[in-house]
Amino acid sequence: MRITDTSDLWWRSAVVYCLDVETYQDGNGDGRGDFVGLAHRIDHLASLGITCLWLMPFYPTPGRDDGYDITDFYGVDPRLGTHGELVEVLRLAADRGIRVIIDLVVNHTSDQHPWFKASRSSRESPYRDWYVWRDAPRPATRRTSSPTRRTASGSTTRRRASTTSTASIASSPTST
Ligand SMILES: [Ca+2]
Ligand SMILES: [Ca+2]
Repeated sequence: MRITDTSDLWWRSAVVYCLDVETYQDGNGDGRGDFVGLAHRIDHLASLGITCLWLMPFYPTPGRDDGYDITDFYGVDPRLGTHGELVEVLRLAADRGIRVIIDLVVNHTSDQHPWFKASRSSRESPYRDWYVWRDAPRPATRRTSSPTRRTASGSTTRRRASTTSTASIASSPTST
C-alpha cells in the first residue's frame, strides 16, 4: 500500500464557496466588504452546507488588477481589515468545520512590490532575475479584448485576464 492511499482526499467531496472579501459583506459601513462583515456571515455560509471557503486575494494592493497586483504577500489590505480580523474569520470557519483556502498569487507581483522595485533598480540587484526583463520593448502584438481564447485543438480555455495584465506590467521595464 502506498502512503497516498491513506492520505486525506478531502477536496474530492468538499463543497467549495469562493468569494472576494471586498465585495461580500461590509462590516463597518464604508461600502466595501471586509473581514468583520465576513465573520458575521460565517454561520450563513455554514447553513449553505459549504465545507471549504476559498478567499480571493485580500493582500495590500494598489488596486490596478482587482487585488491580483500584490505589494505584500504577508499583509492584509487595510481597507479589508487586520491580521487579527482575518484570524477571527479563520477561527470561526474552523469552528464550523469549514476549511479556508486562499489565492496565493506567486507568478507575478504589483510593480509597487519591493521585490519589483529592487529588481528594476539595477542589473546587479539580487532580485534582478526574479522578473523577466528585456532590453528592447517587445514588438507590438495584436491584443484581444476577450480573456477567452481558442487552443490549437479548438477547445476554449479561459485565462485570468488579471494575470495577463499584471504580467505585462511586471515584465516591461518602461512601465511605471
Ligand atoms: Ca467595509
Ligand atoms: Ca478583488
